[in-house]
Amino acid sequence: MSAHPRLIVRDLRVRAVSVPMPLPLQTSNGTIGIAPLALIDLYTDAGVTGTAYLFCYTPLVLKPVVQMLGQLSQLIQGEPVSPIELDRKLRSRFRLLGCKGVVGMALAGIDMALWDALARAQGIPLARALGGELRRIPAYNSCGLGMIGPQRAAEQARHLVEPGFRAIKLRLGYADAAADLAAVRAVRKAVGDEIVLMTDYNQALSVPEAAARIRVLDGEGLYWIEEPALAEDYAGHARIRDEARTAIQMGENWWGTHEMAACVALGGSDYVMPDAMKIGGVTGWLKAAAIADAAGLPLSSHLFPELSVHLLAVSPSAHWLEYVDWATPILQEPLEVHGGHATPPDAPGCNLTWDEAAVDRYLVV
Ligand code: SMN
Ligand code: MG
Repeated sequence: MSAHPRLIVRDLRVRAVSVPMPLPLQTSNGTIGIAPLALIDLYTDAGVTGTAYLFCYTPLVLKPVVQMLGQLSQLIQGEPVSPIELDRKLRSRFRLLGCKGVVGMALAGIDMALWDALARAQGIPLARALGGELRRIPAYNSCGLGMIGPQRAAEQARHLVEPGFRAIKLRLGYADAAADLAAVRAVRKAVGDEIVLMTDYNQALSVPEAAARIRVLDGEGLYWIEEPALAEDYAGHARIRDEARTAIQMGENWWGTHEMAACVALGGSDYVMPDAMKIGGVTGWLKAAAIADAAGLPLSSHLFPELSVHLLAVSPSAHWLEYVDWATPILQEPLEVHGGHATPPDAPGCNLTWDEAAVDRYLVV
C-alpha cells in the first residue's frame, strides 16, 4: 500500500442559481442581465470538498447542465482525484458524441472541481499547487459597458474606472461604423488617454464589413478588437487581420485546444483569450497556455476571474485578466482587485466558498 493514501471522489452536489448582474450586458447578440450559474461541490473521502461554477450563458441550459453533471457523477464516484487521468477517461467516453456544448461544460466543471480539491487537500492556493506563485495579474473591468449609446456608455465608463481599474471593454456592433465610432469617442473622452480601451463585437459583422469598420476605428488607439466576425471563421479573421492595424482578439468560443490550435495555425488572432470552461477546465487551460507560449501569443482570460487569476499566474505569456463580478453575490470572499491588479488569494484552492444564504435566495434547481 502507498505511504500516501489517495483522495477519492465520493459524490457530486450540483445546484443552479440565477444571479442578478449589477450591470446588465447588452451585446450585439442579445442582453444578459442574470448570470445562470451551475455550482459544483465535489466531495471526497478525506472530507475535502472541491468547488467550481459554470457560467451557462442562458437559463435554458441550466437544467440540462445540472442533469449532465448528475450523470457524470456516477462515472467518477470511487475514482482517485486525478484530473488529467479522469479528463482522458471521460473524454474517451464521449469520443463518438464529441465534447462541446453541455457535455463540454460539464466535463470542464468536474475538472475545475477536481483540481480545486487537489489544491485544497494540500491546503495551498491552486496557483501554488500548479507549481506557480501568487503573481499579480493586470485586470480590466469587463462589467457592463454594453451597447447602451455613447452618452450612457461614457457615464458607465467613468464609474468602471473609479475603483482603480486602468482598462475597460466596450461592446460594439451598432447599426453602422459612425455609431461605433461615436461610442468609442464618447468613452475615450470620458476616461482619458491613459486608460486601456478594449472593444468586442461579439461576432456581429461579416468579414468585409469587419474590415471596413476596423478601417474607421484604426486611428482610435483601441487595445484590441474582439471577435469582429463569426468566431468559427478563422480564415476570415486572418483576412481581417491582414488589413487591420489594431490587434484582433479571439478565443472565448474555442471548444478545446484543437480549435485553438487550428485558429492559431491560420493566423486568426494577434492575442488569445480562451474561456476556462470551453477550453476544457484547468487541464485544457494548461495545454492552451503551452500553445500560446509556443506561438508567441499573449494570453488573456475570459470570465471565471476567481479561477483564471490562478491560471494566468502559471501561464508563460499571461496578458490580461477579464474581471466580471457576476459570481460575487454568491461568494463569501469575492476576488479583490486593487490598483487594477488581481492576485490569487493566499487560501486553499480557488477560494470559492459559497454564501449559502445567497445561494438559497437565487436557487432555481
Ligand atoms: C461576453 C461574455 C459573456 C457573455 C456575453 C458576452 C463577452 C466578453 O464576449 O468577452 O466578455
Ligand atoms: Mg467577448
